[in-house]
Amino acid sequence: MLPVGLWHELQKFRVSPPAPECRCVECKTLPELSLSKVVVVGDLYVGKTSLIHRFCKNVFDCNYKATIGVDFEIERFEIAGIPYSLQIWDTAGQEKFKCIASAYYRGAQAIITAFDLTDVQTLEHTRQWLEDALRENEPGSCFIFLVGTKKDLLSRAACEQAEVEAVHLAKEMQAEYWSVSAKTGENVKAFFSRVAALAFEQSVLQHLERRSGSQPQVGDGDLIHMEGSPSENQESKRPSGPGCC
Ligand SMILES: Nc1nc2c(ncn2[C@@H]2O[C@H](COP(=O)(O)OP(=O)(O)OP(=O)(O)O)[C@@H](O)[C@H]2O)c(=O)[nH]1
Ligand SMILES: [Mg+2]
Repeated sequence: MLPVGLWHELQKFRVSPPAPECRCVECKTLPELSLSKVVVVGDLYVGKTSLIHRFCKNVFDCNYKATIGVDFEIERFEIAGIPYSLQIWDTAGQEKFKCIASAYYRGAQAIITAFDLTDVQTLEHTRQWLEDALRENEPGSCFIFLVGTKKDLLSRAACEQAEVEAVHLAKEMQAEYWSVSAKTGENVKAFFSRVAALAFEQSVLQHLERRSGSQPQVGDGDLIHMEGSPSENQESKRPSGPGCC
């Protein structure tokens, strides 16, 4: 259970420019809070690299350059005054690189399975991608996202139609569904903010659990301060971002 004060911070957290090695007290005393690994998987050409580049570099390239093996970007944030980074692993969708890419699935806090909203086959393949990624991780240890890409290529009606099956599959996968466009940037920042918020929340809870040796209690510790009423508390625990089902 996350104190409401932290959720407020998560809602307004901002992307900070990359900082040199941080020497603040929180960073030194809470190193496990500082970085989360995110893995992006899915068929070739669905737009994994484009999505990551839109978020991390705010660029879009309409020319296709296949990812060879794996690549990664680091995006730095500041949440509740604590420097925090997402290490986003971009994997190749081409079959011949699968072996190399799968070696990097381990230790993921979030798995993003991407498919192309204009190509239903790529949605069907997400099951297999997810299965492969989960195999390398502890059961129940990863947040799962199903992301439909290239939203800009569909009309609103066509997008809604394509999403019916995707939302159904997301439920089956216990994933959160989002639709995005790397070209226009629609939902990209909101989506990764959601990934970061959930990953950070999990890191905080795990830290509290390890420190107390028991289930963390709301208001425990000196990092987070309670504010707001209990009803606000309930509501703010599960915010749903735009584009999220
Ligand atoms: N219109 C449109 N095109 C996109 C979008 N995202 C990606 N593309 C295009 O789709 C093609 C494939 O994009 P990539 O990001 O390279 O695909 P990938 O999933 O990384 O492919 P692999 O590295 O081979 O696995 C490129 O030509 C991109 O420009 C989008 O949101 N809208
Ligand atoms: Mg790529």
